[in-house]
Amino acid sequence: MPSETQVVTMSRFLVDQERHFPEATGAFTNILHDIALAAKVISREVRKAGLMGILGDAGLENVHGEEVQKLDVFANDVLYRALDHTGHIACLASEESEDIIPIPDKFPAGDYVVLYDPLDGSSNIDVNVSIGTIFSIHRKVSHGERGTLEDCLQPGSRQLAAGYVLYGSSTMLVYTTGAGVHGFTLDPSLGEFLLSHPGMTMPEPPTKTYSINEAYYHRWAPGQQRLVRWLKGEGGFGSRYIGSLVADVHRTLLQGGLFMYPRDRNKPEGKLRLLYEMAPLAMIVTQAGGRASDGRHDLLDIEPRSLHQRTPAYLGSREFVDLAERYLEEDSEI
Ligand code: AHM
Ligand code: MG
Repeated sequence: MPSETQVVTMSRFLVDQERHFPEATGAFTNILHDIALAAKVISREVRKAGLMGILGDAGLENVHGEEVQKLDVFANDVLYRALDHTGHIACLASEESEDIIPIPDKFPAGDYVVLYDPLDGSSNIDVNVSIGTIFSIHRKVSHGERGTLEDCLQPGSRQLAAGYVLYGSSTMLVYTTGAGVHGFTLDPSLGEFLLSHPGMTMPEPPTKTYSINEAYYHRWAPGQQRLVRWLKGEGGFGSRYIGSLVADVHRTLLQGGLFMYPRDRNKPEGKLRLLYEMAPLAMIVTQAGGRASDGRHDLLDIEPRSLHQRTPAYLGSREFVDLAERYLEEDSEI
């Protein structure tokens, strides 16, 4: 680990990490570099969005029938362009695109698959609340030259790496390759991500905070309702909910607690997407010593059936996720 006075850029850190794997080709490190570059470009636009008058709807709907805002379109494009031509990628998948995104024939294809939510929490853009990018990297498992749907539908436990970028009061990139969780803060004057949070682990004992949109209380099943009543009553928990996934999970990672987005009567599968959101965030939280569950099973073990599959989500300090599962045992179905 660097001493307090050492400045370590993300590029330097990635190269140092790669040295631990003599068989590494550098492809994987390059992908993380490319994602970091895309994050800087997106961050730059997010920072000046209010000034440039580019807020507002682009007049399009995404595959979920939701309004797509200009920054979502921009971020989606930036990530695609950062990754499509490098020769490292078999195929891509984005929360903003219905199907997998093939690599154009004019470019060589590679061995890795990247899935991403280019700009999560877009409804928060207009009110200047933190938003984020989430990414997940798998190795290609199909045998053809180019990636297929099969390569994208892998359980979270098979991710090679996962990360997020938080465009908050500062821009941070947090990632794991399965060897701890490391956080970098963008120095805007240098245009570099600097290692600010090496070896992130969730605090023990965790802060007793729960995070959920409680407005849906009356749509929840009885076990879910009892859980929240216990947390804020006997459990003595406080409550924090930003309503922007990356920001809520980042706080939970740093302080501990329990983030929940349950199923309810109107959303029988919950809201959050397994592949673009919960699997990568679950890998990070698990690597940091926490847990992520769909309320019954470890989220990382879920075998995806479709690209845009949703999942109920319980994520945070291990003991709190275990507690949630015990309460939810009484809820068979809603
Ligand atoms: P989005 O896909 O429209 O950006 O919505 C995703 C966001 C998450 O960031 C957040 O966790 C969740 O929606 C909040 O949902 P709700 O408003 O139902 O609490
Ligand atoms: Mg999203």
